[in-house]
Amino acid sequence: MSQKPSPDIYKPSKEFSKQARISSLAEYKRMWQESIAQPEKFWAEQAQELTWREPWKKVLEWKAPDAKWFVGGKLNITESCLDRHATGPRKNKAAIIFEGEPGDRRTLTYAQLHKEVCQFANVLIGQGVKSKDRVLIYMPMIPEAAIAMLACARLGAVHSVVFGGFSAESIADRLSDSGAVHIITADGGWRRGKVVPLKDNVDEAIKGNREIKSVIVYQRTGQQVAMQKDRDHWWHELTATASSRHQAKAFDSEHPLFILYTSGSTGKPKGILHTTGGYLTGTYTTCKYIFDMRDDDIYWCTADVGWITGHSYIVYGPLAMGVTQVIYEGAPNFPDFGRFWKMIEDHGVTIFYTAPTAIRAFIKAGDAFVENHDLSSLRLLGSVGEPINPEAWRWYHQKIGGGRCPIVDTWWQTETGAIMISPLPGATPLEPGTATLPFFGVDAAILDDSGKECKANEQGRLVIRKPWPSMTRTIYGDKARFKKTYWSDYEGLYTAGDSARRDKRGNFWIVGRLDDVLNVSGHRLGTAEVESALVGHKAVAEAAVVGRPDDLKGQAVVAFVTLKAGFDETPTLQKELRDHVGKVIGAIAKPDDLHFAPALPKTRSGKIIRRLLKELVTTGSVSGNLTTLEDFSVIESLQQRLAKR
Ligand code: 6R9
Repeated sequence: MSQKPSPDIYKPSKEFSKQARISSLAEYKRMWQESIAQPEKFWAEQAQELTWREPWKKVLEWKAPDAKWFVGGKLNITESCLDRHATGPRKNKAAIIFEGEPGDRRTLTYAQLHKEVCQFANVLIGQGVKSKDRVLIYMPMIPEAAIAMLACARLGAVHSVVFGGFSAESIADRLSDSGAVHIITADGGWRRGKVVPLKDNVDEAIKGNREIKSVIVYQRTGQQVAMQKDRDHWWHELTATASSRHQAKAFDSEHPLFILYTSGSTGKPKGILHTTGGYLTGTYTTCKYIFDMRDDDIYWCTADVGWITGHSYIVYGPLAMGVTQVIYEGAPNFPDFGRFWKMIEDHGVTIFYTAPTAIRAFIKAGDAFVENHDLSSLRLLGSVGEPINPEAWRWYHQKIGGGRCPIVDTWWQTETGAIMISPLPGATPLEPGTATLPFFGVDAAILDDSGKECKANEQGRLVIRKPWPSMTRTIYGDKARFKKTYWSDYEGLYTAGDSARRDKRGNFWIVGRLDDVLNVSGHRLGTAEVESALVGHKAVAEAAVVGRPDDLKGQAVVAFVTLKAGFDETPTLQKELRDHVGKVIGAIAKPDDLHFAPALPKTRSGKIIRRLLKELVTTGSVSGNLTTLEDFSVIESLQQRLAKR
């Protein structure tokens, strides 16, 4: 079941292609072929551009699912991200232009960032942090979050960043899973004009926990917080007496760099482990080719460092490239939905990377917030996190990109470390809704249940057939789960857990998580497809679709829909929307139930939690783990609405 592809193709503009590193589809194809024939040669060439203390002896040692990249090579990752810029021509170049939610601004040059990281590394040494120790970081989106991560990396300590929107319970879970005994946090952070009480949450998470050796607290918001003697320390007091010189040690290429927790389809979050040399190579190379980063760019990725996008495309990749980037602390709608556009105008942002969920929120808010800002500095846009529905894509392209900026729709995962499928902005023809083609060295394919490659437009499982440098090495402390989750569907192949199809041009269309695929009367139906159809209707702001058991069809389609301002929740509109889906996809996809919802349940990173909706429509209530939910009242109000029917 799929929507007929519309002939809505956007060729790269001559202007962009002329200056791009890869300037035609033919060139991409030639290079991709070569990179697949000899991946080790390709990746070794890329890795050469980074700073190594000792060269590797072997590019790859591979026995699925165990990969070792740049075997025997030694490096300190922060030398590629900081020292080589700070001691060279980028010394006084801005590394970070920070804007706090209240409007405060600060710029850190590469030399300053380097100094701050060295100083904080010395602070950590003073607290007894050693190589391979795990350090939990729970910070607002301020430069110190990156400084803390880089200082850990400089010492070979393994950072585990917990998103500042997560609860005390999540912190406690991650502390116990990772065995971290050092915490870096702040008194609070600003979000929609209010203080997020980070230190209070940490206190709650470690109440009665005697193992915690230190809590370092950056003063951001200035509210009162409890400081426990000998355990809790102010960042500014410790740095005041710390030296800003630090001689970095070199670590093995496979030295662990960080653990980042991500939710799985079941149970407790998985601690995705990444290592050093390969991860750096992957993030650096994708920044170079996919974001086309240049020395005069002002790059802005709106993610939080609590997510993989923040790790790879705020901290490690862009800094390895030596680019200037904007970091923003707060909410996209503070004080109003014009904030991002004002920031792009004020800072002259040239490359902008955000998520479809944000784009849909902007569409819902109305174009007036965009129209009074000059966005002409932009030259490239990016999207990540979920399939971007064509309507959102076109709005982004037209309203934000002025019709002139390519959009790189980047498919990847916490586990892949770096972007895997994406257009190259000067080479790949774009089509709204497809992440297009695999990156260099990425052998992506779509397989059916028997392991055969699917034909054009046939839906199957997305796999990666060859190892790549930034791949996760394990789930921390759970090798068995690692093997089972990613390596057990097909011998020796990585299964992403996404379903997808390829069109005749070879473009990859990600349909959604495999657990989000419904089987309606024997037909496979991606919840994302139905959602995309609904969002294509002028009244719909956002939609979530789940299955519920049905005696006749196997599964029935249930849709939750939030409306744009100016539309009313009427039975007529309900029918109109069902018919609309029928028209776009086919009768089979028509939602059996269509509920209007004031809002949809989301994770703090903005992903709709379909699992909760599914539980709600199946059992009438929700009982599972709700700790990842952004706003609990959303579920409560849906529960009441469904009960009333
Ligand atoms: C980077 C990130 C990974 C899952 C992934 C897929 C979905 C991400 C996407 C996309 C379609 C894209 N996803 N990017 N789906 N098009 N461009 O989001 O990592 O939080 O681990 O999520 O997100 O389903 O499997 P993560």
